[in-house]
Amino acid sequence: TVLSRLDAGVLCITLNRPDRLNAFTEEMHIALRAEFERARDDDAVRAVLLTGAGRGFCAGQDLGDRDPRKGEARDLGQTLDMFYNPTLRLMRDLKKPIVCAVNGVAAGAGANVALACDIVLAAKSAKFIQAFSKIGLVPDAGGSWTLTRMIGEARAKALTMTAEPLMAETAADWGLIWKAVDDDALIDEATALAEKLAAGPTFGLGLTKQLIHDAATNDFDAQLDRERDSQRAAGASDDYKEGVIAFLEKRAPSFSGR
Ligand code: LHQ
Repeated sequence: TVLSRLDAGVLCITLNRPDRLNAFTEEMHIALRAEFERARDDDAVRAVLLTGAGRGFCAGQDLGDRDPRKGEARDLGQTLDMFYNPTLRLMRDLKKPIVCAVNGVAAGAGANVALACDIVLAAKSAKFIQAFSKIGLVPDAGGSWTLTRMIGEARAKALTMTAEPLMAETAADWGLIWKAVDDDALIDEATALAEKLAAGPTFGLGLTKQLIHDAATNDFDAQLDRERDSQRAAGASDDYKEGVIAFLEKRAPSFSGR
């Protein structure tokens, strides 16, 4: 249900249930979580690329085994605690960049898993659908937080309450994602970006990610202190040393991520 491959420092994770638009099953949740644990624990992984197999990115929770007529009502809070939230926290806390290539429709929790990645590229034909309200649910997988931070309350409320699809180019215009790219170019462009990041000063990139997260809750004064502490750590890294020497020697740097 989830494929992965480590190549050039990039752990490429592919959601792989194309006949169901990669909707999440329990098996898939467990597999995806294991991939992000690997990304956290394996020093050979310096960046992650997340994408979907087939014509969709992810249609959210698989509703096939949730038929209330079959007595399959469940505590959805427990589903979130057991399956979604640990993975979302791993992604957010991962000290390595996560690139997402949204290759097709991203609906419900599938949309919000994409938006939880650090740099999101989407095929121009892809759409984001906050599908939850169609079935009486509320946004989850971090969406109520992410959408509000990224596009503001007005757009977040309209998207979540209407479940209207948002095309990739509009998502990019609104600042919800980094870029909408031609369908044919998506995977190459996303892979090139992930490989570039993986070959970069990943220790500093991890600190940068954390700084930007912290800015959401800090005031300016507290954030200046956080920048000082992070810059102190970055300034003590091998990558900083290499970056400066390479600059002075007018050559390309060779970063180790340490
Ligand atoms: C699916 C699904 C799907 C099963 C397409 N399940 N089969 C969290 C906690 C716990 C529980 C509940 O939920 C959550 C969070 C959530 O994610 S709630 C939101 C769940 N997702 C949705 O409501 C989206 C449902 N899907 C759709 O609205 C459409 O499929 C979209 C708009 C994504 C794509 O539409 P189309 O491009 O027209 O494709 P399609 O509808 O024909 O789908 C292709 C196949 O995939 C189809 O099966 P079939 O046997 O007819 O080929 C769908 O039934 C199946 N599929 N999503 N979530």
